Parts: sequence; C-alpha cells; structure tokens
Amino acid sequence: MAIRPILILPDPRLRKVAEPVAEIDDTIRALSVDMLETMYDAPGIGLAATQLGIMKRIFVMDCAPPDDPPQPMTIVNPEILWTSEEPETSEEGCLSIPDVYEEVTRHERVRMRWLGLDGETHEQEFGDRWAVCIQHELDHLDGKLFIDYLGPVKRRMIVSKMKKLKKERGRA
Ligand code: GNR
Ligand code: NI
Repeated sequence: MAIRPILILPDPRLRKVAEPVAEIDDTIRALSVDMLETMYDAPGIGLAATQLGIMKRIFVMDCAPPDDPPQPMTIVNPEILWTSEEPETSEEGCLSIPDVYEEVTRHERVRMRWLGLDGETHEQEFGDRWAVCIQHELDHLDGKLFIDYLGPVKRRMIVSKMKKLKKERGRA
C-alpha cells in the first residue's frame, strides 16, 4: 500500500481522457487500495486515477457522513445511464485544486453502471453527495475539472493561484 502524489492544476495529464480498463487484475486491485489510502489521507470523498497520472477509467469514493461507518467504493468503467432533470447546486472542492471551493450546478440524481472489483457489473441510483461526487469524478476521467463550469475570469484567477502555489511548493 502507498499514498501516491496527487497532480495539481495546471497539469496536462489532468486534461487527458482516460482509457477503459480491460479486466480486473492484481494491478487494478492494488491501484484501488492505493487510491483509497491516498483519498482518506488527503482527506477527500473521491479520487480519480487521472489525479495520480494514471489514465484508466477508475475512481474511488466514500461519501458516507463523517460519523457513519466508512463506505469505500471502487468504480471501474463507469457509465451514466440516466440523470434527473432537476438541477442541484452545491459547493465543490477538488484535491487537484487545493483550497478552492465554488458552487457548481449538476444533476440531482444519477443512475450508474460500473464494473466492480468482484468482476461483476453493478447498477445503482445515487443522490445527495454521492451523485455530486460521481459527476465530479466522471469529469476527471474525461479530462474535465469543476472550474470549467465557472466564468472565464474566475477560472483564470484560480489557474494563476495554482501556478503560484506550485511554484512556492517547488521552492520549499
Ligand atoms: O474531496 C472532495 N470533496 C468534494 C466536495 C464536493 C464535490 C466534490 C468533491 S470531490 C473531492 C475530491 C476530489 O478532488 N475528487 O476528484
Ligand atoms: Ni477532483
């Protein structure tokens, strides 16, 4: 098990489209363990392989409320089958854009099909934070970030801030 470094914006790898996973093997199982460990350490409620520079369609999430037992999930080759008409706006953050939080409007509920680590196809409807997290992570697998939903002025300000942060971290 290992905590792996998370890519920070701007990084061209965060803009790449990830490739489907051909089969669940030991490499994928080991990656899933590292991704969950990295996510909990951060801490975050989700993490896409793209954020570790691995261009595979896999993400992990645990959106259980803080006082509830953990509910880690590993999602491989996700497909959105249905989204609710109702929009829902909530504040989002991203481990690849540290300390930036902005309101984003997404679908309130989603129905997703995915491949589990058990090798089985799963299908389930999600709401609340799970629905937000799924849409955020799926965007990562397609090279999208939540700042893409903001206006150009705000987006450019955030990119400048992250360039500065990376420079400071590099010097430290
Ligand atoms: O930890 C995270 N919190 C979060 C809060 C609101 C909406 C989305 C997220 S996902 C984020 C972790 C992350 O960057 N996943 O890609
Ligand atoms: Ni993110």
